[in-house]
Amino acid sequence: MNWLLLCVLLISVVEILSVSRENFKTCDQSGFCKRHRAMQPGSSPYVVLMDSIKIFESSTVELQILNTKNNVRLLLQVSALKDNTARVKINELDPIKKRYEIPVGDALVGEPKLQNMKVLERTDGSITLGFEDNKILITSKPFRIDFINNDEAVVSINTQGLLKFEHYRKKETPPAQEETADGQESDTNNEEQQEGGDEAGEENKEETPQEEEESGMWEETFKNFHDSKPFGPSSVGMDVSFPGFEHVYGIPQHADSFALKTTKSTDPYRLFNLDVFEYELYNPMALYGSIPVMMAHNEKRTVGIFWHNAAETWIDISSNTADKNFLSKMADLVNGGSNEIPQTDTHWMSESGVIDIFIMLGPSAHDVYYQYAQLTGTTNLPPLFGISYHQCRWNYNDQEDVKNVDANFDLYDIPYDVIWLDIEHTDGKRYFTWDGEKFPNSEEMINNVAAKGRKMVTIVDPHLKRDDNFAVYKEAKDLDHMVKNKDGNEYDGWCWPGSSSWPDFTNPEVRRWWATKFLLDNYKGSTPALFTWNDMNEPSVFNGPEITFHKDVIHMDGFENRDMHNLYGQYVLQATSEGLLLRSENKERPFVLSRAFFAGSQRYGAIWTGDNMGEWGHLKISLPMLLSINLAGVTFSGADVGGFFKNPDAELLTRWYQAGAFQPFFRAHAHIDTKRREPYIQPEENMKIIRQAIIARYSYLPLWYTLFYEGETKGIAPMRPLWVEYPADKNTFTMDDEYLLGTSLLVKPITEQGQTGTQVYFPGQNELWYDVETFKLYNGGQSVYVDAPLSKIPVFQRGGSIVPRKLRIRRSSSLMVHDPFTLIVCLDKKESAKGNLYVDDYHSFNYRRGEYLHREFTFDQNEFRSQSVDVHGNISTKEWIEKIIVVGLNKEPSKAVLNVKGKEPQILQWEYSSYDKELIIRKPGVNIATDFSIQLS
Ligand code: NBV
Repeated sequence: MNWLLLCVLLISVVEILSVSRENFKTCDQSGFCKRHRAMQPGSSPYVVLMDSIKIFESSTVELQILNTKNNVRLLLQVSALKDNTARVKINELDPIKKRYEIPVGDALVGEPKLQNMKVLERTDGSITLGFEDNKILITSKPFRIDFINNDEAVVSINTQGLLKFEHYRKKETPPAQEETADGQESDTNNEEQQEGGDEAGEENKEETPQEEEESGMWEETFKNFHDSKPFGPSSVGMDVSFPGFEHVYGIPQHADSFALKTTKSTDPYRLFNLDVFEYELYNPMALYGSIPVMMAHNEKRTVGIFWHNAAETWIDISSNTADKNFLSKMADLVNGGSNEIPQTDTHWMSESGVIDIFIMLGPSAHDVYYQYAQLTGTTNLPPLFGISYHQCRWNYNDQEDVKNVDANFDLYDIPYDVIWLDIEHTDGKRYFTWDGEKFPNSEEMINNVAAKGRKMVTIVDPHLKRDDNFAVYKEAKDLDHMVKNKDGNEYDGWCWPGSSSWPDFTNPEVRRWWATKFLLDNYKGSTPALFTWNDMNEPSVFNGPEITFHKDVIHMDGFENRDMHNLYGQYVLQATSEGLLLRSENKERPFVLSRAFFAGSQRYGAIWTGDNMGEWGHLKISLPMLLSINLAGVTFSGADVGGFFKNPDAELLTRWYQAGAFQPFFRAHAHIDTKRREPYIQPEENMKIIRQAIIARYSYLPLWYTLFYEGETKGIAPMRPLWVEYPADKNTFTMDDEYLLGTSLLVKPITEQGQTGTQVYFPGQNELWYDVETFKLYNGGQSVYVDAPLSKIPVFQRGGSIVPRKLRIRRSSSLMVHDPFTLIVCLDKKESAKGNLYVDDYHSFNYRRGEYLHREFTFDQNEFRSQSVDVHGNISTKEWIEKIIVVGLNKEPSKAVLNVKGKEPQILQWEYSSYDKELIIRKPGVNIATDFSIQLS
């Protein structure tokens, strides 16, 4: 062992273990953020040159924008897109260097589909465009754009005049060297540096007045880190207002409330993928992932915007209502309320790239989810094991340990699907290898686990140990696949293995190469039952600025990390997911968990909220964090159950399992220094309650699976805020601690220590809600205190819904695939209900060839019906219906008759409780693929 290396490694680890706020920039310490934030509203120098208008394909209008301060021209493109969406793009008209644009197919799933648009009116100072029932009003002086629906502006751009577009420029040299004898500018150095110069472009440019140089434009230093900024300032920023909206949501990832706060007295919300050790709660600091998507919602409509830019981004939020001072709030009160129309103003600032905004005009939240999904894609239906329970720890030490944990779950009758191995399983943090002493026969280990239908996951981080004896590194180096430093040499940073380099995942060729590493022949000791976890992919670089890459490192085509930092992690995830696809020849659905993410990551895998803590506050924040991430399309997401750092006590751990059981990705995980905390070593009472929570998760897998299928087809998140389904109910707009699963379950996890009950808000004036365990009835439109002793998870089923469950307890989800369903029919006030169920083989892509069933269940006028809702799907399955429970049925029936086409009607057995108004129809015994009805009389 190299002792020197070990010491340096330890020092680095200790160093990162003590990171704190000071390691991360504030807006004031980030040159471009400071420059943009210092702008004053109302003094925009930008005007639209109305005569420059060009119209393309009846769907895109192009206009030039002139910056009257420096005479630089910009190109504005406004397009109408299918599905009630518009796009506004602003780039330099003649840049001296090509500005970075995210390649189509990376965040955007494809080229957005255009829609016809008409010019409705043209004046000297404005132009009005029309598409669907929207108008787009472009005003010349000062430049602004309003998106109008039914004569009301719903989104407005640059109304505050905060547009700032830092064009690429040549660095001013001292006057003596600046001019040659013939008066021509001579700046050869810079010309060499700034390739892509466009002479034709020069002709279009007016005389450029001298611009004031501000500090940090050409280089910047943060702590001891120097950012060389070879291309100078390049930031872009603009304001987007939401007239009529008091609340905005989204822009994950932040450990903050779901409804975003005004940033008047804080830093702006920051989007910059970072490894933040022991992150703080309720502040706008950046975390591991970034999705520049925001929704605004009021009683009448929902709209959204997607800021398609992957550079470091800051977002200020202000609101005429939230920002009111105490005196004006009092004055409003005295005057019986304010007549002022609420408005939220946001200010987006990115370090590089272009302005490219998608405006999703709703009008409903469901529409916005769909519109965003059309742009960036949906979450692919996960394999069933992916949405089951995962057992992780840093680390399960060796094969024996894995065997014991696996056996103990069986001994204590606790279902689980996947056991995970963290970085210690490798040979010296060389990913794709095994520590030969601890895991001498990894294939046998995986096969043993897989014999019970379970899977394993190993961690594969993107940093490669710089060791020529490590084949993956050597190959990447020889193929010249690595990210380069500013001098063009292989970037060398410090991470778990010590000195490391990072493949340039922004390059499709590198991604293809990485994907091959997952082939069974290449990843020795792996089997098809082994799946993958990508950690540290922000990327985390222990000795880098803000624990990440230097901004001037170089990726494909000479672009800097500054241009697309927030996408790097997604590319790692994409390449890994493609690796698993390659391994199965595109037959099996991949499963990859990633820590970093961006817009579009939903297409490749699941994400989690990183290194949280075993504290009540962290359990509580997992809800708004996941709601925000889900709103931004990444719907397969979860938080470490139990908290990563620290040792949660048994009560906290129990409550966390209960919460996790009703969140999309359900995995327990713990830091290497924490005490063991597997469910079976908890005090008996807690163990039993945890087991119940996990069993509850398994029983609801048919619902989760159906919701994920709907997610893939319609873009709607399984986990959603109440206002998505109850849009006019103002009480729900700032709710952080309660949410819906689909339209049928209302979940209010207990997140406070010692709590034995909680106030639950039941939405919907006319709704009925039933406790899922006792079927106790609650009326909608009120808040009620509900008892929740330790054993209780407050979950309620909506009257009017039918939820499919599987109630037989198995060791893992794959052992449940032939099990029968129990359908829970909760009736509404009209004694009717509706629900659906999606079924396929639960692991392959055959469903895309029509091998699935999508069933609809209805209960109306004393008749239960099951029919197919999708003629394209058909598969034969052994799954059948063993029980139908109808709750809220006021009159006891005297007969229940099963009708199946082509068969004799059959009288069924049932039980009825007039006290609970509950009817249990036993053993209809019909295959789930069969159309049938049950008539009660
Ligand atoms: O690989 C070790 C951990 C992992 O367990 C955790 O889930 C990641 O978020 N990893 C971070 C690196 C060490 C963090 C202190």
